[in-house]
Amino acid sequence: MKRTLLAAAALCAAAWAHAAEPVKIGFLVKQVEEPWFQEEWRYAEVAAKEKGFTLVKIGIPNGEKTMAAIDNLAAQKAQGFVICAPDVKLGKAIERAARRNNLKVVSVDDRLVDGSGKPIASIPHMGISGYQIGKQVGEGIVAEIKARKWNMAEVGAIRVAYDQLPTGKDRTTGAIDALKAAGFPAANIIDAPQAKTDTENAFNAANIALTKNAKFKYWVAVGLNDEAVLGAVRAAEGRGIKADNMIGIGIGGAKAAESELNKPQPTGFFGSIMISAKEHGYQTSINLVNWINGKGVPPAEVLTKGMLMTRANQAQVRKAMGQ
Ligand code: FCA
Repeated sequence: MKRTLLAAAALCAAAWAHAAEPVKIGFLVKQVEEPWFQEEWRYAEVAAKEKGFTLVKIGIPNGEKTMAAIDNLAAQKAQGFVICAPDVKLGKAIERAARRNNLKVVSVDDRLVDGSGKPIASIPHMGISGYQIGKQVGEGIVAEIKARKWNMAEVGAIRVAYDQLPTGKDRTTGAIDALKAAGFPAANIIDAPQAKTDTENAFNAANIALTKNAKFKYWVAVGLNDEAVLGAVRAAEGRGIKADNMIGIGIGGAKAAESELNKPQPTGFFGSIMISAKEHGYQTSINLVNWINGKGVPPAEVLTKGMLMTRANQAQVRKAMGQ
């Protein structure tokens, strides 16, 4: 009798301890050096403090580090993770590793795909509405071309391209479609494929495009993020093409764009479509924690919006985006 009671008490204590165990989640990002991801982490920390869960931030620059990070989270008794993977084709491997370790997984920014390139529907996702935001880039450039009264025949457009990432392709396709819809000559559009989505690789890609097309008087540049467009702007500057002859509009609006738009003298970086690091960092974490706590599976796919931010309207845009 006594033994049964003791055993029951022990069981109860174990159950209680389990229920009281604080939730721990990982937030895994592909490029820790990029301000956008630092912002996502910052907002995830805000959520952790507010809701009382533990956040483990891990950089995952490649597939090997990604798999190690997932095992590491399991060893730390985390219950799930948010991920922006270094390669979306790791999707199935990530899903398997999560299942094996009994971890819930949601993706952010870059949607994970299976072997045939199809999005993995069972992994809830929050990303940006890439094509739409790309169109805002193109429309912003067209408005500025018109304001400057440039003749489109004399303008070259650099598309800094990273087409192996679906959201990257969607974004730059949206931008180019908007240029074409406004009558921009298709022959003046030059693809500049970058090897990695950072400023250095965009710089190298844009440099080649500029060298091969010296005939244009003016230039515009689009890319999947601020770093891509900054690379093109720096490459143009290296050839004497400055603010008066260049219109680059990025995507992101985090520190990189902010410091560029606040330089005393304008540069060719005309603006950025600001997107919501807050929603991507804060809300994905909370959705995951709620899921862990049995409060419902996160929405299958949420696509967030952006706003054009320039030197002229920075304060209003930040306020409107709640950042
Ligand atoms: C992708 C890009 C990042 C950022 C994010 C929202 O992951 O590589 O720069 O734009 O989407």
